[in-house]
Amino acid sequence: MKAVHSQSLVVAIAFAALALGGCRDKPVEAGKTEEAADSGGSRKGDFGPPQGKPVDAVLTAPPNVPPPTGRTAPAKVIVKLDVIEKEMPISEGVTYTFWTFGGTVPGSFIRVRQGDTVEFHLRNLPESKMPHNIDLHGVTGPGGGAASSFTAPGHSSRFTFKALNAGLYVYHCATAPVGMHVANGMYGLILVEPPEGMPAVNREYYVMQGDFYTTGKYREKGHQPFDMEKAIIEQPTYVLFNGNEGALTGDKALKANVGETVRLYVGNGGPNLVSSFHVIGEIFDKVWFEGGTRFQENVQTTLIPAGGAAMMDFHLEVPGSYVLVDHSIFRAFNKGALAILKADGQENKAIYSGKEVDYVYLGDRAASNMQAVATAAASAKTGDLSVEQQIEAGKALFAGTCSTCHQPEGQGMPGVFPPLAKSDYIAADPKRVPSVILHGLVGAVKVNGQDYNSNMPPMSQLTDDEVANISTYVLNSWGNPGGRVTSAEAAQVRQAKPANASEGH
Ligand code: HEC
Ligand SMILES: [Cu+2]
Repeated sequence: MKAVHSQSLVVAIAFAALALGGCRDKPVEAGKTEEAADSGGSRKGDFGPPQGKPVDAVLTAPPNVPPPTGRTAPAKVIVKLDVIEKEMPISEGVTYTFWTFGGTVPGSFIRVRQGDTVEFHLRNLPESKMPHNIDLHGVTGPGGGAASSFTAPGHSSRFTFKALNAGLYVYHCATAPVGMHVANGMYGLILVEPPEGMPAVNREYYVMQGDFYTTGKYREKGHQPFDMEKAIIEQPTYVLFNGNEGALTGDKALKANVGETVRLYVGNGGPNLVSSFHVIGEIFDKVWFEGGTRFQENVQTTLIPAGGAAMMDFHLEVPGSYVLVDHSIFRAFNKGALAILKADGQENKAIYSGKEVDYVYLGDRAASNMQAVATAAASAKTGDLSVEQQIEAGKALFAGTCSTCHQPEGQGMPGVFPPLAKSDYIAADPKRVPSVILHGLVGAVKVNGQDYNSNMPPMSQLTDDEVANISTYVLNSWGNPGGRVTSAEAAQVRQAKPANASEGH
């Protein structure tokens, strides 16, 4: 066994030597082979002083990526990045005070070429309340620029570095408390292209995961402050791509066409979680794992550490919605780590015969937008929430939360899921609806003359608003008796657990 193994190793080395040293006349020894495959890292990354006039870096907001530098010689590149503290949506009807590089989460994408000299200007807007700085993982030098870039509100600072290593690098704020600055969205990506550039593809996108900690529950409406306790115990309220639950869904989904090759530059800002990055329905043809020089092929899920990145290419054969997720899957469906890439083009039934991915994977994100939910929340706040607004919001939520089992028109499935349409069970006591949602239902029930003896899991993760709106929608649909459930009523029902409540399995 051992002999066979070492023999095959010799063959492998000889083959590698042949492949790498094909143009040499002498065969390469094992040690030399290693060296030939070594890009040289920083030792071979200095291509001399910058040539030509300084160039201004093209910075892009996510999900856009600047065009290739197209340069063949080292340049002096000027990067001007502003730190902006601002309130933005983190979910539908939920706002958060983000701290940003360039006004977006993640921050502006920076693209330079290996050997470039980067003159970095960091400006902290006068409106800021905090000092900030920047640590770029692509910088060779203590602190990655952090010490040289400490910038008080209304000030600006400047430092210069030579980008010696090619790769995809995270940058982030490193001002104390570092975790808090990162948790508030202070990270982004800088691509240091290898000298020959990245292989050409049809489309490039910029996606970055981050975990967020709010004092309120997931999707609890209104303005939500940062929760330091949750951050320390690493229990995020949200795990998001590009800083907002709706950043890359509905109208804002990433777009591509069948026949194209798409490249994603994916970073993970953390501060705490590691991402098991996966695209449902695709296989990465190539992954430059850890954002480095080598690629792996035919990958299903790639691990992206906090403070790390990866690049991946895939070719699109069939149209439809591809779902980007963190495959630590509760994060995708219950904390927001879900984005969509919509591919248009001709069906190819020889490759895939099935139907478009639906609410099974998209959940309530299948609704083109959740605006109705936000509108209802806003009205609830001002005290003039109408039944119509509740119905509209409930409809969007029902599609993702209930229709999997009870079917889109509430018709149910014979013998398995009872109907909600014209349900005599509901008509007998409309207040059963919020109770069944919050506590589930087990054991024998008779609905419209049919016996069911199954188990509906409780959905207590829904907020009181969501329960109220779904209930109101069900009560006013498909021949049910009408009526209304308020958020306060839902809160009351949450406290009272009925005898036939489900334990969830
Ligand atoms: C995982 C499948 C599943 C999901 C999702 C689900 N239910 Fe149910 N539901 C059931 C089952 C099964 C029963 C019957 C339980 C039994 O036999 O005791 C049921 C019973 C009910 C009933 C009482 C019987 C009737 O038909 O009137 C109501 C009301 C109800 N569900 C509402 C909802 C609402 C609203 C949602 C979304 C928030 C929802 N359900 C989500 C499986 C589900
Ligand atoms: Cu900061």
